[in-house]
Amino acid sequence: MGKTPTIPAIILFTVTISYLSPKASPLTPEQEKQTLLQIKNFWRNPTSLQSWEDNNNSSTIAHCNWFGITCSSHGFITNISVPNQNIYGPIPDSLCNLTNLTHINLYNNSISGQFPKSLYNCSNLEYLNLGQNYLVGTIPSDINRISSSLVYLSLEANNFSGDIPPGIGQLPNIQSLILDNNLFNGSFPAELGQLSSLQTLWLAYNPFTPATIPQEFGKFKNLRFLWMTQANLIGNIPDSFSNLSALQQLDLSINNLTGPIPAGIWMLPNLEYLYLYANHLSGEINGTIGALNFVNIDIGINKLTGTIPEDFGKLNSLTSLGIYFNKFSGEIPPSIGLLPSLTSVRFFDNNLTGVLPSEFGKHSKLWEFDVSNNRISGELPAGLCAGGTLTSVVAFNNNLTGRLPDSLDHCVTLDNIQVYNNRLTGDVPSGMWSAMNLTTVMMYDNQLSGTLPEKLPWHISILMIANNRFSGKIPSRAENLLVFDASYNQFSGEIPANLTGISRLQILSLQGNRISRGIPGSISVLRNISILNLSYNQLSGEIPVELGSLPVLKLLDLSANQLTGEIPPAMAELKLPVLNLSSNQLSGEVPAGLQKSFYDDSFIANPDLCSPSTVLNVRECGRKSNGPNHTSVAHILLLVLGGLALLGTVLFTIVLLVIRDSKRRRIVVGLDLAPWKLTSFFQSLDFTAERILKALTDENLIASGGSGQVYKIVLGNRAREIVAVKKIRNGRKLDSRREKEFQAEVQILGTIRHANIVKLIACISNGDSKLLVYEYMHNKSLDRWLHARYRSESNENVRLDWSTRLSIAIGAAKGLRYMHYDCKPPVVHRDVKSSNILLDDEFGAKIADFGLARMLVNAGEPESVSTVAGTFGYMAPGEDEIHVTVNFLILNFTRQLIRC
Ligand SMILES: *[C@@H]1O[C@H](CO)[C@@H](O)[C@H](O)[C@H]1NC(C)=O
Ligand SMILES: *[C@@H]1O[C@H](CO)[C@@H](O)[C@H](O)[C@H]1NC(C)=O
Ligand SMILES: *[C@@H]1O[C@H](CO)[C@@H](O)[C@H](O)[C@H]1NC(C)=O
Ligand SMILES: *[C@@H]1O[C@H](CO)[C@@H](O)[C@H](O)[C@H]1NC(C)=O
Ligand SMILES: *[C@@H]1O[C@H](CO)[C@@H](O)[C@H](O)[C@H]1NC(C)=O
Ligand SMILES: *[C@@H]1O[C@H](CO)[C@@H](O)[C@H](O)[C@H]1NC(C)=O
Ligand SMILES: *[C@@H]1O[C@H](CO)[C@@H](O)[C@H](O)[C@H]1NC(C)=O
Ligand SMILES: CC(=O)N[C@H]1CO[C@H](CO)[C@@H](O)[C@@H]1O
Repeated sequence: MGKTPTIPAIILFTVTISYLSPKASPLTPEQEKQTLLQIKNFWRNPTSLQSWEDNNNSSTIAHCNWFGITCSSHGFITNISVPNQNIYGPIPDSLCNLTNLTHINLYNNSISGQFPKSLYNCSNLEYLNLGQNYLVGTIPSDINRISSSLVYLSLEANNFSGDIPPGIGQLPNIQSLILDNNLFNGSFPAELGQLSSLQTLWLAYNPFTPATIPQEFGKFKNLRFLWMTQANLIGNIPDSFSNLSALQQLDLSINNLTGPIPAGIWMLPNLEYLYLYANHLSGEINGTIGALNFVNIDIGINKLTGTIPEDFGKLNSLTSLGIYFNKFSGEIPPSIGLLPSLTSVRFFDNNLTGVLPSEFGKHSKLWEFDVSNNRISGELPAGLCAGGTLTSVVAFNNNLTGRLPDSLDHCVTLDNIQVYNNRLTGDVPSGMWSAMNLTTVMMYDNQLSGTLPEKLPWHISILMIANNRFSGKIPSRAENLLVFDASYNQFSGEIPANLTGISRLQILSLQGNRISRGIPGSISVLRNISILNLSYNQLSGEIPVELGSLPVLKLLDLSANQLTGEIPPAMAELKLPVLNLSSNQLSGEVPAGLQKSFYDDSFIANPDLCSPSTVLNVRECGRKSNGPNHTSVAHILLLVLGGLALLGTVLFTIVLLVIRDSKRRRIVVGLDLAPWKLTSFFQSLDFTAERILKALTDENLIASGGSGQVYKIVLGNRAREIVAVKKIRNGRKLDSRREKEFQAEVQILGTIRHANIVKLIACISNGDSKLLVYEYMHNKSLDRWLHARYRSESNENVRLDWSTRLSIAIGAAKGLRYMHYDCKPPVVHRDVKSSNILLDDEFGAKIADFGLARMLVNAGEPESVSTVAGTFGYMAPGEDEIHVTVNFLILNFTRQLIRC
């Protein structure tokens, strides 16, 4: 038994032989050139390989100068390096006839098909980069048959699935194994631990079946970079990690890890980056919110516990620490404050207690410090800004006492300070207001004092200092201030007569201060103001008629002042959802437009005000108020003022909620000033958010439509360096429909990849606005080619020939097939039409515009996951207004969820 090979075994043997048989005879340089030409032809002569041309050059090794080709001194091809080109199709089997090949780099093309076993024939291969393509299937289990010289293997950002085979643990010289951002849904082998030369292991962003980290991973004695973010890891971090003595970067964030961090990790002499944070959405929301796609809702609940040991102070190389959204308890040990390289500290959202190390900032160039949402007491470290590089101090929701650190007095680099909801006292260092980059100041709910300068730093956009003891005058110059909440302080003086200097304000709340004199007519310059609350002050004079012309005002509260005169009829034009003029000394008749039961309580406690209609709780015109009426008015007043205050509070709380939660890190409301966040769906992006933002100019605008504008941005000379950027409605609330479309677009395109589906490269967002960055499609949409209307308007007079039409149809069909059958969960586009089929420079078809697409979680329930439930809390949008909706809150949560 077992002695005679079965037929399948023979076939397998033959197949294996054919892959591994040495080539009968090596190719001559001339044959190598012919091979290149065959390859070019196989790839359908992409324009980027134009230089691969046999132009009868007398030199037999002329091809050594072709684009992307390098030869050895004997004239044999050693390198094919053609990343970022528009190369389509599988890898040709003849590639490894070039037996001297040591480097193959096809990064970021549209290579499709399975992992080609013909690559095993490249017996000298050292470097293989197939990242950022459309390869599918599994990594073959005999992958160990690939060249034993292989040092670098990257398959990142493809569509590989299944297991990572144990055979990969038998690549004797491998130093870099880059397998992140695929669809591996099986296991990764403990055998990886055998790779003693391994320096870089990237397995992040793969939907592996939940697994613990193998103890064997502790054997990597040369490992420097371990990246396993969102890889479905469970259980504890193995103790063996203490042996990873070469480790520089450890990122196990957004997994389901539990237990303490092994003590030995704190002793790793070379550790620079330690990221063990969790997905902050976990636990905070559940599948019911908006019923958006929360399929992965239970991913990323790292619940690391235990304390942070004193030994932490031995990580002398540590520069960046992110262990937020866990359950660490106990104190932050003083030794951390002594670390010489530490620049970024993020401890937020844990259960830390005790006082902060007093030496923080004095021994390193600290620029980011975030300990918010813990239970820390004591003072902020005095020397936080001693290194002269501090940009961000975030310590809200703790139990901090004492003064703000003196070092903030001359902290010119400061841009973001959020210390709200503590028990801080004393004067805010006045020098803080000369930090030219200061954009965000959130200090509400403390007992801080001091004054504000007349002119605030130019960039400041959010200044929230409610519930403190600030005094002095209201600043009149803050060109970019959008939110100013100074409620419940001791500000006095008058409202600046010239408000031009703060004309971008969207929210102004000065409630509960001691501001006197009149409301200036220049209030009309506040074209973007949506919330104006001046209640509980000592304002006198008349309500300026200009108040009636504020285009986006939603809440106006002037109650409990000493305003006199008549209510300007123009106020009725505002159609304010919230209006409170109660408890003043207004007189005359309430304007007809305001005599609505909606405003029944808006005018109470103005004894001289009257209304001919009885719907308002004011005196009827012509009738003197009398005793009984007085009592009832007083009675109603109490009830109703309470009610109004409540309504106002609800609205304002929503605003604050949005600001607090969505913008908790580096908040900004406006567009221009906002810090933008770039989320890349591809690893090696070579542009920054700034680069894109700068290019959003009119010259680059190529289309403008209902959902926003589209720009063409040239980042470099090659085809792949042009991107299309869709800007979704800036400075204006996304309505629920657009929001849904945005969700769908990012959610779906961010996760699927196919040669016939447009590539979403990145998503750039600040709180309010979103930019989607796609690959640019030179030939625009199919409808432009099919309809005469467009053909005449552009130079595209050429009619599409039938073979091109056929290939477009096949391409689109392949994309759809992929969405329907290969995606898990399947995706339905629901809006397939010629304007949503884009054509690249070679007329390859790509399906675009996934705004109406849906993921099918359970077959037959197309809307089970991606429907936003209603528009509760919705407030009608105005131009440039701050976005005050619960919807938006959801959007923000979701954005996090989908890494955008
Ligand atoms: C090159 O490779 C192909 C495919 O593996 C093979 O059919 C062909 O015979 C090879 N050519 C030469 C000249 O060795
Ligand atoms: C994560 O852990 C929790 C409990 O610790 C468990 O209920 C949940 O199923 C885990 N999720 C995954 C994806 O393993
Ligand atoms: C989950 O949803 C339920 C029902 O809608 C809600 O009452 C509960 O507060 C939610 N839990 C969290 C953690 O959001
Ligand atoms: C926080 O830590 C304390 C011990 O310091 C513990 O009693 C409490 O349960 C922890 N809270 C949470 C939410 O983990
Ligand atoms: C804050 O600290 C004080 C003592 O300084 C303590 O009495 C109080 O309970 C603490 N509050 C919280 C929320 O921990
Ligand atoms: C302000 O920010 C800009 C841009 O980030 C930076 O170049 C500049 O150095 C900063 N200025 C100070 C004083 O930190
Ligand atoms: C109002 O202030 C602005 C600067 O903030 C200034 O340019 C303008 O001239 C002032 N207008 C008046 C009427 O003083
Ligand atoms: C280093 C190496 O493998 N060189 C080979 C290059 O190709 C020629 C011809 O195929 C071989 O003779 C060399 O050994």
